[in-house]
Amino acid sequence: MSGDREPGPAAPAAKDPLVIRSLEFLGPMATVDGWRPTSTLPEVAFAGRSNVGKSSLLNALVRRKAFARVSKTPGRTREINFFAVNGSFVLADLPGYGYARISKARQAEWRPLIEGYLRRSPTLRGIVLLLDVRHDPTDDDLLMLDLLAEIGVPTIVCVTKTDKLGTQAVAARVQAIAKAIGVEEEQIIPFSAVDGVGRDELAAAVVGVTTADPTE
Ligand SMILES: Nc1nc2c(ncn2[C@@H]2O[C@H](COP(=O)(O)OP(=O)(O)O)[C@@H](O)[C@H]2O)c(=O)[nH]1
Ligand SMILES: [Mg+2]
Repeated sequence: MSGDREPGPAAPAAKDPLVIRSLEFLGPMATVDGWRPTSTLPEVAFAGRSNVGKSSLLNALVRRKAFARVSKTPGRTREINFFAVNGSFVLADLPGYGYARISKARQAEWRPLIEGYLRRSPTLRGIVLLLDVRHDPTDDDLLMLDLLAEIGVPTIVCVTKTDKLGTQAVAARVQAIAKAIGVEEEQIIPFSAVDGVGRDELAAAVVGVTTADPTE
């Protein structure tokens, strides 16, 4: 009888481009001349203004609920935190910059550490820059993009919190942001930590930059 048949093979699950097998905290870098990892593993850094959703994105990326602390008080992390992922690359979590509600002096604090780190990171293979899908890039975002272009580090742009807008509105915003920062729309990854949109695409892009031959 047909009811006795063995069930067919299950449809293969979509392959996860970044299965997390291990996550190791390496330490914090607090000043330009301070400690930084001696690891020679390829490195990828994550940057964006405070409150853009970076901690939430990192948690989604590594599939941990509390890997990076989602904050209700933006602009407090002042260090670069380094993690080894699967013993194969280093993830650098840069402090959020340019939160509007902290003083101008505090806002400018991000610059020496982030800039110093970026300029003196021989193992840096790429940077993920986060922009809020709902907003135009801020002056700080544009400064950061200029710096990345000058240093010549491959940049992955992620627009965050896409769940806050409808599909049409996201497409329109991606178009506007692409134009504002001078990249092709296809180079921008729409991302939502709430519904998981873009997680695998981002993971694949991160794996891509960390495994690419830097001399090519
Ligand atoms: N709706 C929505 N809210 C988000 C998303 N990502 C972050 N948030 C919220 O935005 C705020 C800042 O998030 P957080 O991850 O701490 O941002 P960070 O300061 O850049 O690290 C928090 O209230 C989060 O819950 C998202 O994808 N969708
Ligand atoms: Mg954060």
